[in-house]
Amino acid sequence: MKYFGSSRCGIWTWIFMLLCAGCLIPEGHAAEKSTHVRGFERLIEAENFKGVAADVDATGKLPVVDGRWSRQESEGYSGNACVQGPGEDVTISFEVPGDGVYYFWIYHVTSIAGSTAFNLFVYQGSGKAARLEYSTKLAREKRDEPDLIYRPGFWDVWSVNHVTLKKGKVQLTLSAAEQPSSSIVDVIFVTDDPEYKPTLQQTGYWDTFMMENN
Ligand SMILES: [Ca+2]
Repeated sequence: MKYFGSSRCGIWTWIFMLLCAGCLIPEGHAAEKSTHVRGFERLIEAENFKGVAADVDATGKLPVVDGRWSRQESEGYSGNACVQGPGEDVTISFEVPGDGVYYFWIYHVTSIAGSTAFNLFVYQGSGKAARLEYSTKLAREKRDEPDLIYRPGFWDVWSVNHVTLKKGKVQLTLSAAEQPSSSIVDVIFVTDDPEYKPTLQQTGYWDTFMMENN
């Protein structure tokens, strides 16, 4: 009985040790991945995308839109500028610090009458791009859509999409989704914080403008 007991104990000890060893492998792997700490933020001005047409023309007027996203000077927007369609695709690249879900908040113009949809394509390596769709519906007159954050008194909104990314280089392409396009895009804010919500206080771009114009 004693022999049987110690043998059984030995078996369970081995099983326990094997289970522990099995557990340690994924834990170690997870610990390696968890070096990425949440808190990533990246502000990308739409007017800084490669391929955006130049500033105002020599007469100081807004440029004639010739099929490209064009930079529009405006104090009301981050960087004092936004871009307006019809939109030959424009691109920009940046790096993300780790694997995970990233949220792409975009500040853009919407309308009850005729704003048009646009896409943000997100590329990594040679993989297929993720297509994030924005401004796919006309605005409601009450400006009460739960998925839009309005700038008070304006038709400018923040809206968000998310995508899972791997650590490393990301290329973004801004693309009009319909023609003719009337899309106006100011800025893209990328974060890995699922709780992030843009507000005037958090973003601060419009504080001066709001004080001067209200
Ligand atoms: Ca801008």
